[in-house]
Amino acid sequence: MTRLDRRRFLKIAGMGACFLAGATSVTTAQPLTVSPFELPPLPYPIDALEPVIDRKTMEIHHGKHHQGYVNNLNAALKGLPQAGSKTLERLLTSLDDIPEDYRAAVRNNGGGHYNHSLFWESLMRPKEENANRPDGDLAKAIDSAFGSFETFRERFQDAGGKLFGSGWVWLAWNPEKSILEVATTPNQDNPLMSGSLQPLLGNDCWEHAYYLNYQNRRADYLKAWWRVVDWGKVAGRLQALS
Ligand code: MN3
Repeated sequence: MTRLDRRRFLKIAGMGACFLAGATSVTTAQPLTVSPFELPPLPYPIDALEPVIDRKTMEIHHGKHHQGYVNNLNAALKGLPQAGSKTLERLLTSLDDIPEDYRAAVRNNGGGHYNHSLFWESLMRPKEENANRPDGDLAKAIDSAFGSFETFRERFQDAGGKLFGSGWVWLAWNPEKSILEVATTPNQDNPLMSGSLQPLLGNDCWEHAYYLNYQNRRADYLKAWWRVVDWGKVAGRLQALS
């Protein structure tokens, strides 16, 4: 490779990295791309989360369920040229502006796309049980809101376990009170829709997220899931907000 070729290669590779970063990053500080939306690639190999989340579950969850939300969201927005220029976050925080005939489709599929994008970005290869903990400002914020990391985990697992039907359990930032909270949302709703909470981390409590491996044992899934949480990503989201 000549020097010129190498320089050109690096430039193109750099552009690719920028594009991917823009398409896959979900932080509240960074506007998401507008429609047509695309399925973000996983930031790790499809089997990277094993044994906590198995390869087959990931293939179906990312490739079929998440892709379905993206397809259905794009289909709904085709009928709404004005909404099509809004970022996903803007769509979810102004659902009342969407005509009633389209609102449920945008809410369910826009929420589905946002929630799953955030979910994949929040995970990493498993660490040993109980070895995966937040540190720095995030650890301090968790201690001050819940007393300890262990208490927070129990509250989060308990809320996720009690969630009736399908939905999500969240660690969210309350900007008015400057405090972390545990919250749940039904279906594909997101704390952003409440207008008062910013999601930092969410666990998917739909059966499609865990049923192949854990069947009816949602509590076991919620407990095992802590091993794959990427606390560095969560800390970055909190830092961007506070
Ligand atoms: Mn899901």
